[in-house]
Amino acid sequence: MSQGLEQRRIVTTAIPGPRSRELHARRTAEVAGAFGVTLPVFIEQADRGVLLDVDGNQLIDLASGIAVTNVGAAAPEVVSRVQQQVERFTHTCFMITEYDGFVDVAAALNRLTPGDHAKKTALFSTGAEAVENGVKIARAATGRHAVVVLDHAYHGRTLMTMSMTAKNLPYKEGFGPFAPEIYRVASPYPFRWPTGPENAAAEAMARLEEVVVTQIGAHNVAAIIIEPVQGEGGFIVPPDGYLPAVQEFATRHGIVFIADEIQSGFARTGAMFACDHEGVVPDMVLSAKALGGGLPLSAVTGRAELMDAVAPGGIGGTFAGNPVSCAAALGAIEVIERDDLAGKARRIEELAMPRLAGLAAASDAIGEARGRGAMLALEFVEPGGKQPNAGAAKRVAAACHAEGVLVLVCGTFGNVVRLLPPLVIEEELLDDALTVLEKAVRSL
Ligand code: PLZ
Repeated sequence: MSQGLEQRRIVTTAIPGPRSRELHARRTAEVAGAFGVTLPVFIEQADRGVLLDVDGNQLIDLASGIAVTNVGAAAPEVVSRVQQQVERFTHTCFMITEYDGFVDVAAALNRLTPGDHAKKTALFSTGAEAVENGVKIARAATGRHAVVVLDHAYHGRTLMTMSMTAKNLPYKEGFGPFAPEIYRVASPYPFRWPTGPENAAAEAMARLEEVVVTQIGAHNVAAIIIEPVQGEGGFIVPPDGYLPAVQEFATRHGIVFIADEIQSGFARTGAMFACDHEGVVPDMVLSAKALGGGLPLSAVTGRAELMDAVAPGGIGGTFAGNPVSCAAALGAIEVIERDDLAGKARRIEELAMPRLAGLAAASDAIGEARGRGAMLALEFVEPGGKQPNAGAAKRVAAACHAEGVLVLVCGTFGNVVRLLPPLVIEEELLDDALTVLEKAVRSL
């Protein structure tokens, strides 16, 4: 196995450095321009909180490949299981002949997702595929067609999931017509709720009820799909009481309540799933990203009777639940449970949140510091109001990148800097990254 990296930030060239620039020029010539890039730096090796680039710089990773490498990008438990599996076989297609890794991951998800009712799991490859299949299963199980989603939602880039995603640019522009029977209701975004954050839960719930009952007809609604902490939309934590109210409402009307835990799941928010913070038990939970420990794997876990409502052959896919991905997932789940990564995420919040709150108090360009566990964010505004300030978020991110700290920007208005460190990041490294972020905000 390769040597681990020293857990320290090293900046020896401009970032990107000369070698990355060369490689990026080649990429520009060969790769479709439609792929964006946050930081055009080529990576040589990655380990826990550090990304080593081809110029010898060591960046601190506050992105985790968008909430994927919760256990690190080269966790020994993942690497060894993957190595063993590729030597046994790389693929059979689970719909053709079976293997135990698929069943083991399904069993783990049935055990770990909220609620102790009878559950079953279907595995796929990408998050979008999990969302697509969640919708298919909910429609087949209920015999209904309508799907309800929130403002600021992100669910993927395929036709159905892009249609469910809220933001036009860059996700939807030019890609219509969109899938029908998708209805959008207000997201209880505390910071931006017109009548104040204290009213967000009740008023958003009232609007949801109005749309479902009077506009669509509750008996036509197959599913309500919500990210328990909205991710790409801006790291929006719903106010207390909202998710339990949605769950209760959905149950009362025979609607499948689906939690899209693709970004928020697997210990990221300080609990195994973000729904656990309020004891919410969704009918269906969607996982991806961190589930596969860096390999592509996604899942729909739901009430057994829902999951069995689809006729055999109705869901599947050539690569669905690939054996190498399943082996990686078992390694990742082992680390998450054994090393209490949910506790680590809470510790990251404990260390970082006071400093983010301090920045928010000191800077009139920050409207709010928020988040849960290791899913933390700063929302930038025009001084003196709440007008989104995308320029400030961009400048702060760029300043962090130049100093070797990889942060990401998100939010419907592009004005949120988000922190998603691997949950195994060392405290000293996190401290260094936060110091860089503080300096970047101060120099705005
Ligand atoms: N649901 C909640 O966060 C993926 C997308 C980045 P896939 N988020 C990162 C980008 O610009 O493409 C995501 C998510 C939630 C679904 C998805 C989709 O997961 O694995 O990217 O298909």
